[in-house]
Amino acid sequence: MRFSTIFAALLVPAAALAANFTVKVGNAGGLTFDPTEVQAQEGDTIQFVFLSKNHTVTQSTFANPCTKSSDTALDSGFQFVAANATTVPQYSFTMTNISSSTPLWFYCRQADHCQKGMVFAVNPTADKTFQAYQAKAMSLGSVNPGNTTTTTTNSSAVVPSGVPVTGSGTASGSGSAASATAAANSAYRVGATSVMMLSSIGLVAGLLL
Ligand SMILES: *[C@@H]1O[C@H](CO)[C@@H](O)[C@H](O)[C@H]1NC(C)=O
Ligand SMILES: *[C@@H]1O[C@H](CO)[C@@H](O)[C@H](O)[C@H]1NC(C)=O
Ligand SMILES: *[C@@H]1O[C@H](CO)[C@@H](O)[C@H](O)[C@H]1NC(C)=O
Ligand SMILES: *[C@@H]1O[C@H](CO)[C@@H](O)[C@H](O)[C@H]1NC(C)=O
Ligand SMILES: *[C@@H]1O[C@H](CO)[C@@H](O)[C@H](O)[C@H]1NC(C)=O
Ligand SMILES: *[C@@H]1O[C@H](CO)[C@@H](O)[C@H](O)[C@H]1NC(C)=O
Ligand SMILES: [Cu+2]
Repeated sequence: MRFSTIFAALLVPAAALAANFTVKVGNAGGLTFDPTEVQAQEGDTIQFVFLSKNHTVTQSTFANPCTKSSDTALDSGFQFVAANATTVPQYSFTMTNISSSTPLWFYCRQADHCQKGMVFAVNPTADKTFQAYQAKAMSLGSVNPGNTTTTTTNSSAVVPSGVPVTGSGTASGSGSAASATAAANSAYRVGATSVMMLSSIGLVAGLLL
């Protein structure tokens, strides 16, 4: 987080009002977002760089951590990175019309990655913390381990295999969804700036291994 802030400041000193965050997805092969949370304001861009495996960054609600919050929720789609990849995919969105106090919640919808704690938060609060969100996500994994045969209703939908579908409860109307807009969608190349960022934080060597 600090890296990107400092780097952005060096790169574009004139654009000091908007900050850009770079979040590493699957760094060193882990089921992680790094950092796990950022504090972002209106106009800030959050860029996700996918460094391994086959992950997503997908928006959920706080109450239902491992479920896409709506059809229009932010979702990078699956971003596959081959072991010998020389470029990596990225996905970003810009905070628009979001007050800095509005939390946004994200997870990876690959298999059981969310239930293993692969979640991310923008602007978590004292009441709704990243830790609480992650704990809820991980509790979903232990409720019905391996129970994937129960959703006979419509398993052809977007529910990834291996994700236990717990009861669809209350509609948790915190209204956090869909207030950010996806700016650039996935591309299997990272722009020059991003490559420079990666180089500057010494990740490229790790990527190539
Ligand atoms: C943040 O990213 C946006 C869009 O990519 C760009 O227009 C802006 O100049 C960047 N800001 C900084 C401070 O780098
Ligand atoms: C990535 O994962 C998704 C969901 O499991 C799968 O459908 C897709 O084929 C995978 N992509 C690659 C290139 O393996
Ligand atoms: C990566 O490895 C795959 C299979 O191992 C191969 O088909 C592909 O050409 C390789 N790509 C590069 C860029 O080396
Ligand atoms: C932000 O919200 C205002 C009022 O709700 C609306 O007029 C404006 O178009 C919105 N801007 C964006 C970028 O969504
Ligand atoms: C799977 O979970 C459902 C509820 O989600 C429950 O009714 C069912 O008994 C469970 N099946 C097994 C084998 O645990
Ligand atoms: C599944 O959804 C489709 C439409 O998306 C619907 O036609 C079908 O009846 C549903 N099946 C069940 C078992 O609900
Ligand atoms: Cu994942």
